[in-house]
Amino acid sequence: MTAKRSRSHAIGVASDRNLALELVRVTEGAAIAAARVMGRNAKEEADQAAVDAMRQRLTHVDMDGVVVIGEGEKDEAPMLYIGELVGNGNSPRVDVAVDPIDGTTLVARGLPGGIATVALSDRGTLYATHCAYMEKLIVGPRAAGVIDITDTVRDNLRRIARAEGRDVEDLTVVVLDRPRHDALLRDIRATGARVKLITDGDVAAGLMAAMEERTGIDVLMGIGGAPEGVLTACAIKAIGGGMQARLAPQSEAERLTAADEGKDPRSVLQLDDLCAGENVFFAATGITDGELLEGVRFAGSTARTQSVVMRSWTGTVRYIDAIHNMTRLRALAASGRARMRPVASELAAPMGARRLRSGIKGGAA
Ligand code: VTB
Repeated sequence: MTAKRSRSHAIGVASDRNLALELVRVTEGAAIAAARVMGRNAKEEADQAAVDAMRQRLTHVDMDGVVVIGEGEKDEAPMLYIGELVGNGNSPRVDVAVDPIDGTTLVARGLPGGIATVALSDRGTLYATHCAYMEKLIVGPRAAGVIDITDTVRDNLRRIARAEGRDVEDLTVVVLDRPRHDALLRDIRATGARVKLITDGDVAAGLMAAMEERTGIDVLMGIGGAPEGVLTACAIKAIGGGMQARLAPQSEAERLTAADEGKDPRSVLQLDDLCAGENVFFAATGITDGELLEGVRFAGSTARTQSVVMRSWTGTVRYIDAIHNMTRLRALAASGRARMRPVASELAAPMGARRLRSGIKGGAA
């Protein structure tokens, strides 16, 4: 490879292609596959479908990627495992963070807010840990400089309100609905701020808290998944919001994991500690309808998806609506002419049709 060629492939070059536009095909595939089994109360099945689709589609992305953070260890879900090589092996060399479904329970129950996400960043720049839990404090760009996760809830919310030019009573803080947050919720409510509880899906909630165009959420506080925290940080690099975090071990085993990794849960992780890359790409596609993204809509022979893609170099945020012609994709897959071969779960006919035409699922693969 010539020096010229490798320079043009460096992801630091502004005119280089936008890998997020390739990543969106990965999250679209995962979302369609997972949406097929929405509401069937089958977390494993949904996760497996999303993982299969994501893994298959990642092989076509022009990159030399290694999965450094993935969903699944904590819940023993099927996963794109840490250390797995992904992409077609061409440069650029990147770290990849995946969450084939953020909000598996939401998808299993047909509730709003399940998304498929992938992020990538220059090799060696994503925070890697086997710890499951992380405390997060996320705000939009205006309040990015005033947050301090070591400070009290009251003082943080006061400073955030001032930076936003509003009263504390006008702020909405999103928090995962968990018993571990009882004291946090008491502190937030004592300030007069509004609270929005979510049952799962703190990646989408974190994105919404960081977005400048108001989403009805101003702050995310509390303890959620560590992999979800890294993925969220990748998006925030593009959006320009503020984030601080700390590992938050919830068991003795997790405390030992942190110690083995040489990590001190008291250390504050700034946005650049979570994601040090200059070139960060993020894509997410809605699985179930949510406030950030619409879910997958199946209609006759088509599937419609809505995605958001971001690139930190330029700060561009794009929303992408796509109509997927499932009939044509099935025909291409059956003839072996599909370059990016969809997996069976993506191509599966809707439930009713599947009962009538049994065998199509296997045949389409
Ligand atoms: C959150 C949420 C995820 O994990 O990160 C949460 O956003 C944290 O773990 O969707 P607990 O559920 O154990 O509190 C998820 O629910 C996915 O595992």
